Amino acid sequence: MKINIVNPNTTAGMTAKIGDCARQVAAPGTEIWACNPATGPASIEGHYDEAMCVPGLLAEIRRAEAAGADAHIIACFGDPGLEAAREIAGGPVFGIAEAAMHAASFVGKHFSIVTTLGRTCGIAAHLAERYGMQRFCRNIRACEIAVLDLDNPASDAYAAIMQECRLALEQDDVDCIVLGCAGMADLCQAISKELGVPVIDGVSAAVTFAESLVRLGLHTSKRGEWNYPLAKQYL
Ligand code: 2AL
Repeated sequence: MKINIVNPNTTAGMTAKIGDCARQVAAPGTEIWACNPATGPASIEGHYDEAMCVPGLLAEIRRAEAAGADAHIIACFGDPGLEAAREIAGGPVFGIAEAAMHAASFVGKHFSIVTTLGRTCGIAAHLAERYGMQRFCRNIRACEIAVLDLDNPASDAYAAIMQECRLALEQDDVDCIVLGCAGMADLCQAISKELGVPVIDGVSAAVTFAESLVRLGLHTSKRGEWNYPLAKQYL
């Protein structure tokens, strides 16, 4: 099985990290393709960045579809372009926020999201509402570390994320944590071990959901709204 993971920002180092984390949870026989668009924002931290990443992201989905991908994952916590990607893909498409929130709802009664910058909290709140996850999601917290600083040792991202996770457990009455950025994927296991509660990284969750749905033989339904786009000229 071939799973195509698109990091919709243009930072290749982050794409490599996402690919490594995905391969750690992938089943034997699953091939992980990790890619990012050639053009667009270096990181996605707001509505403008989301809008700017979508054409490149969709081009990567189209390219991987033509190459025979069985499923696709959009590895950015705002799930940009998710429904448009479902229109052009035959296989299932997962957003990492959607995958992480659903996984959290299976293993805990309530979760808080710990994300990067405060300016992205509204996007996560909107997604929780859209996915019917409001009754599971108690709070959305920002560690105020920019996406590309997650890999900068000087930012001490791990400590900042841990602090927000601890505050969530103390103050939000939650029993699990959702990490709100693909760039946090490599920290998930260590954070979970230290906190002693389930901590969910959407990249890993989406890989295992993708494997399950492909094994079930499920495709994106072309009967209604997610049918292929109408043939027309795009200038
Ligand atoms: C993200 C993410 O997952 N990738 C990116 O560039 N921005 N999300 C976030 N909340 O900052």
